Amino acid sequence: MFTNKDSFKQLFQENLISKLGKPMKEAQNEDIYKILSNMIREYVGKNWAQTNERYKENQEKQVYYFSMEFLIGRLLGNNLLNLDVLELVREGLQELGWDLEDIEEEEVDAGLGNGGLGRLAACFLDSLASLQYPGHGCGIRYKYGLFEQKIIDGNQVELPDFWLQKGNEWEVRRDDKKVEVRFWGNVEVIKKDGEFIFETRNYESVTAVPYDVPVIGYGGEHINTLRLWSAESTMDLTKLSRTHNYYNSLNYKRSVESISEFLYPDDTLYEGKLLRLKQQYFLCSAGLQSILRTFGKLGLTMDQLPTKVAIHINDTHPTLVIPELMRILIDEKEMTWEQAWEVTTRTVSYTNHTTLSEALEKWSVSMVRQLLPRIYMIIEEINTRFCGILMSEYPEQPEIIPQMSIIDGQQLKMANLAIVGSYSVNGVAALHTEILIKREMKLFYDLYPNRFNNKTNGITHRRWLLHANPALAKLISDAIGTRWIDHPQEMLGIMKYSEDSGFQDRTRAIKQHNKMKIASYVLEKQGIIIDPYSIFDVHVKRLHGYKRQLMNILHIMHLYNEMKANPSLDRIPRTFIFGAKAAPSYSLAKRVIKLIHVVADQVNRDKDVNEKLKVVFLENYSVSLAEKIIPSADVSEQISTASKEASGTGNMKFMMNGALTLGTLDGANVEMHNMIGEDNMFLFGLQSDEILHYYQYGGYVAEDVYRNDPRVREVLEQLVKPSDFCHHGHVFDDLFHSIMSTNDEYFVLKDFASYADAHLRVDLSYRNTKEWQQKSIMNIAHSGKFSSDCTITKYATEIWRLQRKQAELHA
Ligand code: DL6
Repeated sequence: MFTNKDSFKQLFQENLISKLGKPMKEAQNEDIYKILSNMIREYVGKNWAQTNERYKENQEKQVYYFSMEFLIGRLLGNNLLNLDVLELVREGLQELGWDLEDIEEEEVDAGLGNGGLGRLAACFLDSLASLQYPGHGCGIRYKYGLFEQKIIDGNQVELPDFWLQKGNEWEVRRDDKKVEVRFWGNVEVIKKDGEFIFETRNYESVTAVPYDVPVIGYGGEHINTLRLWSAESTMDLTKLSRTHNYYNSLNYKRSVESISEFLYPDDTLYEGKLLRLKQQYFLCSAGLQSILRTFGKLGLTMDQLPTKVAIHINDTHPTLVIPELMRILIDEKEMTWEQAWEVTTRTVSYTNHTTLSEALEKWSVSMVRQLLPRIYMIIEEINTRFCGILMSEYPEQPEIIPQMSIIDGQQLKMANLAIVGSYSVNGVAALHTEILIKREMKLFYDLYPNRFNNKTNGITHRRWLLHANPALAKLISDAIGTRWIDHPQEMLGIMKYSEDSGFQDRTRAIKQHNKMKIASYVLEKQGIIIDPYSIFDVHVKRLHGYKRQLMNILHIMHLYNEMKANPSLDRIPRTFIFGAKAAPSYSLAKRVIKLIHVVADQVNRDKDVNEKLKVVFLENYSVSLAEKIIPSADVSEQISTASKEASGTGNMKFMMNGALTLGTLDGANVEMHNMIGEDNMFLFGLQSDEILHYYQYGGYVAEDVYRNDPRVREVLEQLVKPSDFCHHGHVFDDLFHSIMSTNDEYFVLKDFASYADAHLRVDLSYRNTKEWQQKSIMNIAHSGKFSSDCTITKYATEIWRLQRKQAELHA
């Protein structure tokens, strides 16, 4: 392959000629992207095979991270970076007349996730490979990723994201590894050799075909696999008895393919849809069969599985691995129940990502029983045995049993199954874990105290700093050397430069450059002129009540009112930037998007204010857009209702890029605060124990704030009475009522005054350039602790007990 710029150029040109299929002078960026990514995929083939070979030979324990979501984003730039050929390729292409940044823009984001949970899974894969741990992803190859958002007349419109339309250069279809997944049917008990065995008959058969994507670790030597499963119809007619009775083959084909057709676009609302259940079982069954096939080649006995395999479930979505593993061990590997349970509960571990009750999965018993009859029988048995344990543990407290039972009337509680069937349960930030063990999962914690632990989330500094903000990464390396890249905690080394005016000036210049780039992007995409010297105040994440975009926009309305009333008000110019997708069925969230647009229209064209205030909504927020916008932010809005955001990871990305957090003491913000202290962030609002107290005991009356705070009253009335923001009658009365009729369930009004006050502190602090830069450097310095390398090291050593053989050899 290539080893330097010249050999790269030569190979690239050869590929161009042999693969282009048209005269070179007609080559477009799109062609170049395809040829380059294909070349890189082939380039890693050898190391990929070698990594797998090494696992086999050394019989290393491997972790399989099961997730319904992998929000990967683009791969070309990151792969070049991790292969350590980014600069070489950039220069080589430049000499041939191509700009790598333009070529990267040709790649369609792999948007196989909704937000935090899916992006975390992608960061974890990057860290696993970079730290040379044997760890792979197991997910679904959705034909359509998260919808593409278009804004039409201020409203969100969803378009399908057919990301595979032009092919996917990074994947390899593995027909040799396909497996069969069975749905429906009826279970029969048969006596064989004096033993009773369970056999499912008349099932519907689905073929699961894996597509493997290489996960390239930093340095390029170690390459793990993300295996994404696609559902295809089984055309073996002998297995189609049920389908033949009910559908013609075309309908059958369509219904099967629908299993891997689209990603459910909501991660905060549980929907008991049959298709979603099918997706979950499809992933679990296909993934497990493939793991057991690999394990089978080691020549070990099944009871040794936990010594060679760890299976991690990313939230409850893949919880069916527990009964599916039991099924395989009992029905196919002929283990007793007790043996199978021992193996299963030593193999599976589980992460909880939310305490929002509406997101907790509860499947209908009758649906599970019909779709997965044998699996249901096993869950029933797990529950019967578990309730037996509860009865003997708590003979005097029978009321505990229905609370902890996996089957509750007509519902299956997946979190309960996940806790009972795994050996480790973790939350994703210290506060979140504390809420789990003290409140949401207290009964389970009392029963299994050793099972619970915290693993605070992390982000890969390779994508979110080295790739997204190369100038800042270079500045850090120039100051402290490059060791921090492999040891991100050593970013702390730049703390000593926090008061160095040269270093401050350089970080400021980098930020300014990034802001200029975004200003051009906004002008090009939205036709809005923004002042690149204004404070960039950025609020990008999924749109949800608890994330309080509504509080942000109400506060902007207040700023507008203030400036109109007092045109000479002394305020540093501020550009508020939003980016957010709302779940298609979440109508109030969509109304917030509309409100942001209405306010933006009014503010941006009002000459009295628009030199000091601008509002921009970036369409179609995605991983690649995040990589552009985050390095340009001065202020990071992390303003969730305390106790609601399990961790957050956007907060860490902004911190790493030198933005100052304006936030509540929620999720991982609490840990940021513990590291950098109150002086280096702008905290406001109620704390989680106060909020939880109000939820439990009441005592807060939203109406009182409405009546007593004139700023709040004014903006709320502007939603419902003809006003600058409400030209055509009562346009936003639904938003008004959503607050008042729920007694302000997300404490938007209650926290408003304190939020406004925090904004004033931002304004004051920004005036002192030195002070601001010092805070920014303190943030960057401490952000290394939020690298997913640190998080993954903890998962690997404390939960999965993996070896890191190769890495130790190199150390
Ligand atoms: O753990 C990743 C991410 C957290 O950072 C967010 O705080 C949390 O809201 C998110 N949870 C979900 C909800 N999914 N479920 N179930 O995405 O997880």
